[in-house]
Amino acid sequence: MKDETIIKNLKTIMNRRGISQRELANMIGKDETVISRWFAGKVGISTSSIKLLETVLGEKILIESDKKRALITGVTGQDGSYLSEFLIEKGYDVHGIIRRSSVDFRERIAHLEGHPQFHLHYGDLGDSMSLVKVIGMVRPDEIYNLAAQSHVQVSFDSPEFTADIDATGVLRVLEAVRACGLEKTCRIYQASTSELYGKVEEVPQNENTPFHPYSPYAVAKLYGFWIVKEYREAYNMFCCSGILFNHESERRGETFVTRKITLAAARIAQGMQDCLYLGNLSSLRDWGYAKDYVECMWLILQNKIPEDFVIATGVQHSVREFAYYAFKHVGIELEFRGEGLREVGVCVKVRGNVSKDLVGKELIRVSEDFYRPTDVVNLWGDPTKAKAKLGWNPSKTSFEELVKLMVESDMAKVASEGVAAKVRTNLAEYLEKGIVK
Ligand code: NAP
Ligand code: G4F
Repeated sequence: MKDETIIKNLKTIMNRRGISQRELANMIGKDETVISRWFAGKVGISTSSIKLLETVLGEKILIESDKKRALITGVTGQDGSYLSEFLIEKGYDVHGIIRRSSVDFRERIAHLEGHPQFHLHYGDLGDSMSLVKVIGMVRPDEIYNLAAQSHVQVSFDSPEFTADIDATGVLRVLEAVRACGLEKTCRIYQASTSELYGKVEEVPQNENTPFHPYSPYAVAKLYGFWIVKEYREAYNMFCCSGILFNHESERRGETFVTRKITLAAARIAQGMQDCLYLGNLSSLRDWGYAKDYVECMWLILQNKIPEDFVIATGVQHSVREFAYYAFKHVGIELEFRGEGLREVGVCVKVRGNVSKDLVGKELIRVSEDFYRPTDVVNLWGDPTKAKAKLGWNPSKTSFEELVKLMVESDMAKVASEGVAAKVRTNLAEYLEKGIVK
């Protein structure tokens, strides 16, 4: 790292924060002439002085490589973990923001901890100071704002928290970037959602389809969408939203419908659960693979101009169909009988190691506990723009492949859990009873 670059970084920070040479000298307990000599290039700046300066300023002046730096909020989540892997592979230095928790829920990124290109910082989207501190320290080239209270049903139970993180949290990130003087250099991706279309006004949905949010989650995310657009136009910032349709994976949270189904199918096939309780089986979704979707987040920030994009597969299926295929993959053929709350999924055939005792049993039942006060029932995305402008391939992983890879992963997980499986079975029972939605 050349001294000139360090001095340039130092001067930028001093100008932005209005710190004079004399004040800086006082802050680090040195004579002002030392600073003048550094600035004139007469003496080199030692490693210990760099460390001291970084500590008192709370910002980095030594940027150790010319690697691009990305900051990911929501790094512990499904998408955050895949995006970290993707960016590390691309050669980025990846910084993630994590929240303090009384138990360690970092299993999705455990394999990355200790990687030389992977760094974690404490922060919270509800805490502006922490965002300014981390953004000022990392000075990222790209920010991916993935952090959110992301469960739609939970947003009815915790609407205020959802609004604080999913709406105001976006504003906090944008303002922190401005406060750190990075608005001209830092590109920002906002994790927007197909839930904005909510009570849909047309199918399939594209970038011009009117929004009609239909949950506290979607209303909060709509604010996030509009504030990003506002900062793009008002301050000329490179900030964009990816309007992503549902994307799933082996790492999907266990209370989203796809993962709830694949885990239950694996447990039922291995004799560890009797029945799966679900809500609206007729709800339609455009489900893609999360690993394919994180590539698009990156492509959106590599685009020449900041624009919003719909990311979807263009193929739609019902919850019922997802369940049918998931159970089929574990060796259980289901037939759905009845309607509404009385609809059941009955086992009509088994194959492989699955017990024949299951034949004739109701393995899926409907419970009102999983109905939402207002439900979004017809999501179907049109990825034409992303295909044309970003060159993104929406058909990389088919629906059938997605179901298969999730089921196979859960079959292996359930089989290997041993004693722990009993604990997880309890969770499954809670899920059945509607205690954990
Ligand atoms: P996820 O698995 O639920 O992850 C959410 C992440 O946000 C977690 O890392 C969580 O941290 C973090 N977080 C929550 N509250 C926070 C706070 N106050 N401060 C800092 N971090 C906080 O979600 P995902 O499926 O990866 O989705 C990523 C983003 O895309 C979310 O914004 C979601 O709303 C949006 N989205 C998802 C989909 C989809 O189908 N997956 C579709 C459209 C949009 P903890 O681990 O500490 O809880
Ligand atoms: O899997 P879900 O909970 O996902 P939902 O509500 O579509 O939200 C996910 O995708 C959004 C993108 O559109 C993201 F923005 C959001 O962060 C999240 O990742 O529910 C899917 C559908 C719903 O219609 C729900 O009513 O499945 C229906 N469903 C039926 N039974 C169920 C259940 N959903 C859940 N979670 N649990 C059930 O037992």
